[in-house]
Amino acid sequence: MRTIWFLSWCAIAVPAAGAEILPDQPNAMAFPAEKARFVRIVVHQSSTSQPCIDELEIYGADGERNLALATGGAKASASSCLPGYAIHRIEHLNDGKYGNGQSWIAAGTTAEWAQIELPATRWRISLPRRSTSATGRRRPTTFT
Ligand SMILES: [Ca+2]
Repeated sequence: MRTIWFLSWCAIAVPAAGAEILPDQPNAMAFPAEKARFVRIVVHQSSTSQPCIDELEIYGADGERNLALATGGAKASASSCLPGYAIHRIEHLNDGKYGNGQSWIAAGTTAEWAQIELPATRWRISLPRRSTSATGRRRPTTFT
């Protein structure tokens, strides 16, 4: 059986009206659990100039593991990237490092987006069978 992920676009989280987004805080937004393959944040406005994000982190219900990390197979993409600055890259959105030198800055100032494609769910099946002359005869050799 294979899990199929559907992509649907809907606003599932927005900052509360009047909420202050602090530059030195995680600025987490919680929302009801959704099955998704892509998570995108659209920045309509930033405090000054182009928006900058150190990390776009995504946590599951357990809140323990950042599912967006590139080391876990997630892929970052964005609407644009500020040209001419090697320290500001799209792949910095999910490299697990904080700070200006490991951040993404959009090229524009409005309607810019950053996105994480979560890795496909992988399954591992194991069919243990000790391989001795007495028990190894009935091991499955062809199956679906
Ligand atoms: Ca980063």
